[in-house]
Parts: sequence; C-alpha cells; structure tokens
Amino acid sequence: MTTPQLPPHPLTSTVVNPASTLPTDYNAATALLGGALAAGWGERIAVRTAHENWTYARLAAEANRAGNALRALGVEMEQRVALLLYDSPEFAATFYGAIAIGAVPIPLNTQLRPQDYQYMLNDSRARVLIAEADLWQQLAPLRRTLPFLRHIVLVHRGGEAASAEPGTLDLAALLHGARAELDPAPTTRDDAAFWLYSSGSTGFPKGCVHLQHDMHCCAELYAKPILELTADDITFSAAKLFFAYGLGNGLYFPLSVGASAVHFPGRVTPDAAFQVIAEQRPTVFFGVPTLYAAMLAMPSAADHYDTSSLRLCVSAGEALPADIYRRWHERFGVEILDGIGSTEILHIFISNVRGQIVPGSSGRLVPGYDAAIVDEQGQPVPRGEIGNLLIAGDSTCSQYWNKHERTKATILGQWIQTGDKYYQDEQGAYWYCGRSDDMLKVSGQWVSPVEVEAALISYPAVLEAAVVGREDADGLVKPQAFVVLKPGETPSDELADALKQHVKTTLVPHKYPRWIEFVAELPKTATGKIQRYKLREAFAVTQ
Ligand code: 3UK
Repeated sequence: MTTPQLPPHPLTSTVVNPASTLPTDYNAATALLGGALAAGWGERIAVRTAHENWTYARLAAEANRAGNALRALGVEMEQRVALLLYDSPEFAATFYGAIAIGAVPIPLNTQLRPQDYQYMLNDSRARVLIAEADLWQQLAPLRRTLPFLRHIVLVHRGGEAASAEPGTLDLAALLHGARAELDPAPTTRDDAAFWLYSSGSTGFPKGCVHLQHDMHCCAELYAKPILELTADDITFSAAKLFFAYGLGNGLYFPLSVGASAVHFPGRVTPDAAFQVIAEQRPTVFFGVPTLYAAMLAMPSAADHYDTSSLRLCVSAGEALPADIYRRWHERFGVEILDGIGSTEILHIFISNVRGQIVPGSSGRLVPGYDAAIVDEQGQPVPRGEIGNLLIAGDSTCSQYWNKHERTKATILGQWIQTGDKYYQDEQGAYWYCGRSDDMLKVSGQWVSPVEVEAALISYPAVLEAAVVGREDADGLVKPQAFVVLKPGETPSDELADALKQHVKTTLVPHKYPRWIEFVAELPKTATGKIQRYKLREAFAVTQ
C-alpha cells in the first residue's frame, strides 16, 4: 500500500473543536453524570427498561458504587476493565464507574466466539472482566489462558444463584457493599477513557483508544445540532451499546442533554423493535438498513404497532438504499437520517439533515469535521470524482492499541483514512461507492471475505473458496461464495445448505454466504492471489 501524502488541512471557519474549550483537567464520567445532577436532572429518568427506570441520581450513585468497587478490587488509573454486558443500566453504571476512577472500560461485542474474547482480553490486559453470567459460561473453560485477568465479576439476571460460579464475584453484591460517593481520578481531557475493538480484513481486531474528550465532541457536533436532541427525547438504539454507534445513541447522547435511553437486552428482531417502540414510546430510533428493510417487510406492521411517538429515525453502518428511505417515509411518516460513522471516529461525521435529505446519499459533512477525497497519491480529486475519503475531527481515536504500523497507516496527523470510496456531488452531498479493501458491511456489521473463505475451506468437501459482496433485492450487500469442490465431490443444493450451516456455526450467523455458486476454478493472479474484482465483474455483482 502506498502511503498518501497529507492533503493540506483546510482551516475553514466552520471547523470548531469542542475539545479545546474543555478544561485540561476533565473526566468524561463526572462531566456527564455530575453535570446532569448539577443541572437539576436528578429525578429525570436516564435509563428505561421493560422492568425498571433508573433516574440520573440513581445512575450517578450506582456508577460511583461501581467505581469504588473496582478500586476495592485493586483497579488503578489506566488499567483496563472489560465489559461483556447486554444493554442495561448495569452497562451504564460500570462504564461510567470505570471512567470515573480513570480506569478504561472496554465494551465487548456479546456475539463473539471464545477465541475472540481470549484475544481481546489478552491484548488489552484487562484486570477485571464484568460479564453476564450466561456469557461467562462459554469463556470459563479458557480461564487458564487469561493471565492478566485478576477478577471476574458476573451479572446474574433471572434469579440464577449468585454463588454458582466458583472464582467469580457478583456485581449486585459488590455494588451493594460500595459507597455511593466517589473521589474521581485526576484525569485530563486527553487521557484514555475507553476502547472499542474494530475488526479488520485480516489479522486481529484493533483496539481503538478513545480519549476523555471524544464523547463530548460527538455529542456537541452531531447529537445536539444534527439530531436536535433535547431533554424531551427518548432514544432507542437497535445497535447495541458495545458498538460505537450504539454507545452514542443509547448512552452518552441522551445523557448529555438530560434525555432518556431505552435499554433492551435482547436481540432486536423486527418484531421486538416494533414492540419496544409501541411500549416505550421512543422519539428517536436508531437502526441499520437491514433492520429497516425487515421492518418494512412485515406486512401490517403500521396497523399493529403504534409508532406515533417517533419524531426521527437514524440509519448507519452501511449505505441506506434510497428505496428503503422512501418506503419508510411513506409508511411511517418519519424521516430516516442516513449518516456514516466509524469506530475510529467514534460516531457519525457525514450525515443527512432533517428536511434536506438526499435519499441514497450519506448527506453532508457534519460541521466541525473536515473531509478530503483524495487519489492514491493523496492529492484531492476534482469535485464529482471518486477517491479515498479522509476525515479530520477531534473525536478520532488516538491509536490502535499495540498496533503501531496499523496506526501509522491509518491515522495521518489530523487526518484518518476511512477506507471508504466516496464522491461529492455539486450540491455538496457525499455518495458512498464501496470500500477500498475487500471488506463487506452486512447488517451493519463487518464481514471479512478472507474469514468466510477460511470457514468454507475448513469443510471437508471444499478445495477453494472466494467470497464477494452481492446486492439483494433491497439493494443491501450480502456475502456470495464461489466454491471449488475437491475431486470426486458433486455440487448439490444440499451441499450448498450444509456449507451455509457450517459457516453459521463456525463463525457468527450474519457472516454466512446467502448464495453459493459451485465453479471449476477461481480467477487468480500469477502469485496465486484470488482476484475478487473479477468475480464481482464476471457475475455482475457489486460491493
Ligand atoms: C461503513 C457506512 C455507507 C463504512 C459506526 C459509529 O459503522 C460504524 O462503525 P464501524 O467501525 O464501520 C465503519 C465503516 O462502515 N459505514 C458506516 N456507516 C455507513 N457506509 N453509509 C453509511 N451510512 O465503510 C465505514 O468506514 O463498524 C460507528 C457511528 C455510526 C456508525 N455507523
């Protein structure tokens, strides 16, 4: 890969840096929760679930208890605390409690495999893992391979015996025994606050180190001006809190304006989404294109469920096809704002705005961020031409933990390479044109073709496999596999089904190839590298 030259940083008057107005001594947890109490929001509801409501006062007290409990376990400033939790008030309390003592929470995706957790726990050297008791079950056999972990703290839901797990502690008991007042750690606005892991095309996930000021930037630049979020709002995010997208939607956005967040611990199926909307009456709903398409596919949803509380919807994770936008608007009378964000930049930096939506586009630059579209040499391309999208903005992570080369290849001074191909039209809207790597976004989540190919090849009948993206009837990208069988093996629909099942169980379900085509051979370079672009062209599939 050639490293592009830095484009000149366009220091326009629209560029504001919210972090520069923060005091040097700054702690994101005390700023947000202490700030909420100082603003007189103590009795407002911060987090709603089907079973309970937590006020801001309760959340602040529980976060302090969590911070004190972690300190009592020996956790010090800068040490990592991994969270393997469902969306819940406990997630909020432990996330902010860890930040308050200067420790660094790392929310982990609850849908991964044991070996993924093993990597992230050892890469981060987390001292404490706070986990759902049912999720810990699958990790417990790996306990001996996690040398940095000193304590495992479990959240028992649904009345399992809290003492059932030897060698673990119980979060409820720890919180119960801890003081509700806390001396916050003397962090600065540029200290690490939390990490989020982001997966790549090859190699291991990368820990994006986010700083104390980053959440403040996203709330000031995006949530307040673009979403026009106020204390009257109730947010509901289908994307979970462990995703960068969900963390803003369901935690620090609502809390930064005195609003409420609905936390739903389960899988957000189209049915569940409608039910939560009808029961909890959120005003802003955050989804991904696949979910909007699936909700639209439920024939009489608009008649069965009351969606009248919604004033705004948001889509991110992958491009929202114009057709889905239009059908949703027609059916439910609410706009969907499509915007592009990333784990590295923490939240959305290019977005549509209310009343000026350009369906099918990602919208315009969020004021406070800068964008440049450059060629392979790093030179800006003329307006209307496709190039690599670079973004400058103060919510960008400081580094990938322990991955110096990857950090240097991605973060170029003020600019970060998004890995996305974009063009900007004459009116200023940005249009997504695919990735510059072979990565796919499926249901808003990463799929590495290399990983799916490896899973296919691990099936006895398979000799070789290549995976590319292909659009389904809704214009949403799903994996398609081209498979070469071993001599003597015969293609069949049953074998195709077996291969799909095999990928679903070897990897996580959303990664399985929706179409399997058996071929005699794969196009390759002289050095044996699969030419995925030829497969995309030959079979008229798009990224
Ligand atoms: C793609 C989009 C077209 C694009 C995310 C915070 O998705 C988020 O973070 P990830 O790190 O992925 C980032 C990549 O996903 N992408 C995201 N949104 C769009 N492509 N249109 C979109 N609207 O390739 C980007 O580089 O998982 C993180 C907040 C919002 C988010 N979507």
